[in-house]
Amino acid sequence: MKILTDSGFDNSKIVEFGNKYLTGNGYLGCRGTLDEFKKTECVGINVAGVYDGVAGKWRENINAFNPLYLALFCGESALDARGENVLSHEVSLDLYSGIFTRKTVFGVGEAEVTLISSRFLSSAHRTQICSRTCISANADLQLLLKVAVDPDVWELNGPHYKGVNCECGENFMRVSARTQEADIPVSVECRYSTPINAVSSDFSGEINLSLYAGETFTLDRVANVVVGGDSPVWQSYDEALGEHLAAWRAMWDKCGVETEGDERADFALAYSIYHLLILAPKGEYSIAARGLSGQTYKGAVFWDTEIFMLPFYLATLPECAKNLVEYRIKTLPEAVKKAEHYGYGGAFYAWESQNGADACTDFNVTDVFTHRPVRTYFKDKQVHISADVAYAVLLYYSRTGDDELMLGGGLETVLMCAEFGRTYSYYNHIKKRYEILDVIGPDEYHERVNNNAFTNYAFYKIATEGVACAERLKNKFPREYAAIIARLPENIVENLRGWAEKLYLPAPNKDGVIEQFDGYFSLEDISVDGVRARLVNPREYWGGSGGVATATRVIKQADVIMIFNLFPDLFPLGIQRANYEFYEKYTEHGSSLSRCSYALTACRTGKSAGAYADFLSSAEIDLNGGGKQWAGEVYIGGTHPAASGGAWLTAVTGFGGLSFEGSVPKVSPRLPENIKGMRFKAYDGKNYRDFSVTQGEKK
Ligand code: IFM
Repeated sequence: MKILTDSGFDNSKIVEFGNKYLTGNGYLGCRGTLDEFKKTECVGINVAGVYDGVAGKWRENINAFNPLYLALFCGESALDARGENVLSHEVSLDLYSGIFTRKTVFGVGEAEVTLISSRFLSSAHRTQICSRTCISANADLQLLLKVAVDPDVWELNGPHYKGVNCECGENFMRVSARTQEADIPVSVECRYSTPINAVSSDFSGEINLSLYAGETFTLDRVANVVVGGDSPVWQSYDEALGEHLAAWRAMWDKCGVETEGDERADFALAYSIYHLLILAPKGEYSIAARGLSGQTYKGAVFWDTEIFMLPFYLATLPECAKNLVEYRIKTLPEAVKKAEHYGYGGAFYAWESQNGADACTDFNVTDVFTHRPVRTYFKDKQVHISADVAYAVLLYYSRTGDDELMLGGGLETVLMCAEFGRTYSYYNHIKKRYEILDVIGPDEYHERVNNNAFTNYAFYKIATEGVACAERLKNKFPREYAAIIARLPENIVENLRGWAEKLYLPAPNKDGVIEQFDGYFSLEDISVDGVRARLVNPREYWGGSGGVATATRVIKQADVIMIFNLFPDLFPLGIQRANYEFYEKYTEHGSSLSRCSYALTACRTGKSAGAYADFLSSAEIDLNGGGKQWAGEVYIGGTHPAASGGAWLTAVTGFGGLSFEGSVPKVSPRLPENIKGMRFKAYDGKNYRDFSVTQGEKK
């Protein structure tokens, strides 16, 4: 049993707990807020992959109407967790079943009223949200319960609905509307186990409750959030619970990692896995950078998914990994259009993908001093996204050998991503090499740099591996291969082969350090704290044209280090260590992707203490309300699934030392001191294999 709990109510933690106690089923997310909360408390029923834009504002994923609203009254007094009549309050989240429960005891005169409310988002039926509320008292009392499908939705860039319509019957309430932009129908219906009296003035339903001392009143609510062509599934609460629990058991059976000797690490890892499970996609859509915790980052999909989350799903829930890869294959046409728009060939994937369209704006940050938008170049210049996508397709293929996926768009995706890199690069006639100029690497504080090492190596690897993969498929499936190649730019494979041979790959210097980009070593040598001390406003943006870090060596997140994490065999461990030691001290870890990236390199290079500390800070980020909340004036809070994925990667591939040669697994454990042993399963492309490692030995 693994249960997260917090006792007592703290008003200042409402937003943090919304993230910490998030529940989800891969399609819907429900923030960890309380029954009586409304949009002012950031209640959110977040829907994956459905976007809406309102003129002049950012397009973002939608929040649906909240079917879980419930408020309790005794006479004039509201029995509300924020009130003064609270005797005790506790929230809990069962990590093994995804069930959130709140228990609040209220004092009403001499009497005590206990409200226990549990909920889950069905893992068996993606539209379903279920809740059971139990109310009891130690004296006879007359109570009033107000329930609603709350039509007043929390939105960052709304309003996203038009024609909101509320209907109510004796046992149900339904709110329906259409999204503003794409005119998608959204309807949320909740059915109640006890008849309600509709009150039209505030769209709520009332239940008058004569509660006798010692008795428990139970209200079950089963709701469906129906978007577009979704079909609702109506069941009793108990039936729904049974199917939900079976689905969670099946997931944990494949995904669980047991560690021995360190309860804190064990719990934090389970919590990270929990977050990945509530995001496991139930269709060909992908996972947003803030998961299903809200509309931050516009609900868009970044490289976070391919690089930090995909490995987890590939090793545990391969059908979800396939969904993620297919999402990118499906959105290839948008990436081709984006490349064309900028005058390049191949496929340039969206930096912030909303079903393939790039949600990243030209002005993604607002200056805290002038309140003016700042021109950022993430969308135009973070070209490594295409290499990341190709890397993910190749990784999926090497593990699963899924020829069908490769012939059905996978190969095309890889080659077109590489082709984009090729056409984006310049041939330097003096140095007789191709260079990739004017880019942003993973470290976003240094924009528009030349020859970012990560970008160059990543394109080199996906081009060479893409070409090798094309050759294999040509031999195995000559007819299908010929049809694919006929659709692609002429001589694409030959061109890529020649290009990769001449692509500039920055070599380590005499100290073994690879320069992050041309001229990086000449930047001001100052510590992270030194740069932080120069901040005038704590929310100031560190990068861009005038940021405090821009002219310095201080970087936002792991950059060169990512070369080793993706391609661990490219450089000897001595070089990896030298780069870790050099760059770690300049890294602000301003992105939640950073700590786990360092942890991974730390594991390989024997820096056990650093690996363990960075593992914990990744795994606990949403337990501790960590992560940056602001980029300039833009709110970026929410959950951090890439850090959860990175924590799993660190535990299983770092500490456990699991690696694959194609689909052949091996383990070379590097357990930190206080983790005595670890057991996990991993999918090798055909079967699940059991692994068990202990300090100093492998099995
Ligand atoms: O993808 C990341 C990026 O690397 C740093 N800024 C936040 C993005 C979303 O997590």
